[in-house]
Amino acid sequence: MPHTLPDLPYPHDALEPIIDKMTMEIHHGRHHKAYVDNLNKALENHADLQAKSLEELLRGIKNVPEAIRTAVQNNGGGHHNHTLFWEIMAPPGTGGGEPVGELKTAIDNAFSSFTEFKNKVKAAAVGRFGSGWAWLVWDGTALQIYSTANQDSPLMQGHIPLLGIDVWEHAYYLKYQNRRPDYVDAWWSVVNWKKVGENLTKARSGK
Ligand code: MN3
Repeated sequence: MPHTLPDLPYPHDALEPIIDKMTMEIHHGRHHKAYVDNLNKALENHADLQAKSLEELLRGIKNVPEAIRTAVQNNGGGHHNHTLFWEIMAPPGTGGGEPVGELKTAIDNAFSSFTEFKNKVKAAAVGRFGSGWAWLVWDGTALQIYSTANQDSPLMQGHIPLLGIDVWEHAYYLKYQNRRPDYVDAWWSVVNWKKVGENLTKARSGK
């Protein structure tokens, strides 16, 4: 089965005014689509790799033949990262606010407070030079915050991404231009804490 572009879980304009409609149209319909198309192209003559799930491919990136490894890393990572990104956002009002329950407890324990947590994520997002992602991950025993370059996925180092903020300029340039810190501050109004909480529960259960 070739990899396919998932539909957005909401209309393109649903994240307005935090993320504008045109950015979402281009980001999902062109950028994400290109990662999916190029991943399928890279796997064209590799039936054994076509049979693997996207997660398996990225976790086992070191075992992917060298000739296509970079293509799978970039485009498979891009596919997985963006699929997560759409899911962990929600329209302002539904999204935003503060985490609750198990996720709130885990964040407070790991980072001392929600404010400190947000500061650390912002530092990771703003500190990433060039293109990449800021992450909240489950590393198998604890929560961690860090950034990766390009489309590198935390799965490639055995971690499970729970929340990721796309800090490629294509994610924010039309509305925020060079003001990445403003984009990150605004982004908290569309984060889907319910989904991030589900991701933590699932990661901890080891599934
Ligand atoms: Mn992107």
